[in-house]
Amino acid sequence: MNPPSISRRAFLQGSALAVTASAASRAGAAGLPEAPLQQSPLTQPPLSPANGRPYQPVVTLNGWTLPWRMKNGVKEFHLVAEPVVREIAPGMKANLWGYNGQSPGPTIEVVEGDRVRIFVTNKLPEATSVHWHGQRLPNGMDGVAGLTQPGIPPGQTFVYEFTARRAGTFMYHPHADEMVQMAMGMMGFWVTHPRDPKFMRVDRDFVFLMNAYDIEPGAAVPKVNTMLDFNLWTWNSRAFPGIDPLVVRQNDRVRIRIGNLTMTNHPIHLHGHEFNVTGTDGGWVPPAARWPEVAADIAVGQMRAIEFDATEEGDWALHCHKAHHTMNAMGHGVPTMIGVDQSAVAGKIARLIPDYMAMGDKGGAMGDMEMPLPENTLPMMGGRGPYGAIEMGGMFSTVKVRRNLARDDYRDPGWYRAPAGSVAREWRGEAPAAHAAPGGHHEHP
Ligand SMILES: [Cu+2]
Repeated sequence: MNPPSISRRAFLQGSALAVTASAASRAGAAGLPEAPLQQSPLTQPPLSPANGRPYQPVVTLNGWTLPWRMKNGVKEFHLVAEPVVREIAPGMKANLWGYNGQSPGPTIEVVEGDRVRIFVTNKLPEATSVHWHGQRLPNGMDGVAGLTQPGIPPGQTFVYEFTARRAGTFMYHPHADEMVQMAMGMMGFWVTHPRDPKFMRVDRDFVFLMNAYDIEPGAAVPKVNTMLDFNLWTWNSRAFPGIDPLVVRQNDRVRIRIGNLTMTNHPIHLHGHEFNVTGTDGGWVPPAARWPEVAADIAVGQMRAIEFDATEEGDWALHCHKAHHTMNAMGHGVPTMIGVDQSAVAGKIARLIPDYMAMGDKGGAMGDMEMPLPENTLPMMGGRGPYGAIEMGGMFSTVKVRRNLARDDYRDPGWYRAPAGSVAREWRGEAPAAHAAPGGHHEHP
């Protein structure tokens, strides 16, 4: 299974953006702005601002940016909280709650100083609210049900209005029945661009939220009472091989903004390059306070922006360094069998568990193993690369650095073709004679 490529057609069509007839007519009658819907789970091209102050748009990994309308100098958005079907990866769909057709909801992009009005329509079976995580705003706009506002009842529309005072990286999520609504996928990204588009300008600016689900193999609805033991570790509700690659042009300055709305921390590791953490929850990190890293731990409820110059051509892994976060749903409750001879017991177990296979005695590699899977689930580990199985799923993708890409070209360029002689290869020379380690064989008198 290869990650789905971003088709040129999807780009040219602006993909499956659609406005529902009912939303449009009701919007017209009530003066509500349109509520665009997204039907594709694939990465959509950046949305260049059609009006308002200029900025460099971001690219939402396996997601999209919400269009707005200008009304008397105010940027108006319309979010619809509703049940959605999200493809977690090809072969598995989940029944989640999200916004405007997808989970996570669309990214909201504004400019520092913008007056913003967001209409939120609740089509869920219970009350919700939207908290604008990290923003400076009037207390009554903070979206904490019971504390700063009543919950938005099913069927009703509430309005939030504030000025985006601080440039940076933000998120939105409900502060109503949090455990259920976040476990069901209610969340989205928010970027407030600097007033000066040249401030810390980058060539490619990717964003995604880390989220996690507990969906039993064969099921489609997350278990909402799970506290820690999730089995699907996702970026924007996609698990590798469903996570698109981050395509960049060689020598591009690249920013990746990551928010963590799971219930644990994730050390995000990039191969082949060093990066700086240039932004945190509180804003931009002054240059004198940055230091180089290759892994950044992102705690629960935090946002980080990392930046690097993509100088090295190739397909570079980008992943969470918790090994079980790069596995998919089948990876739970498997006993360690390394070194265990199962030949004697396999027959007995097979009488109790049909289809039982002795496995794991030489390690955990599932690489090319074909196992019968229940409907609607993902194999324990998942993608295929140019050299065979990539024994990872979950929070894994690649940064694909290529020469000579066009500025807005984010299409998957395929696998990297390494120059001849530059790939690790079998040693065919002579092996040295075995020696005992010095002092290794020692007997007490
Ligand atoms: Cu992780």
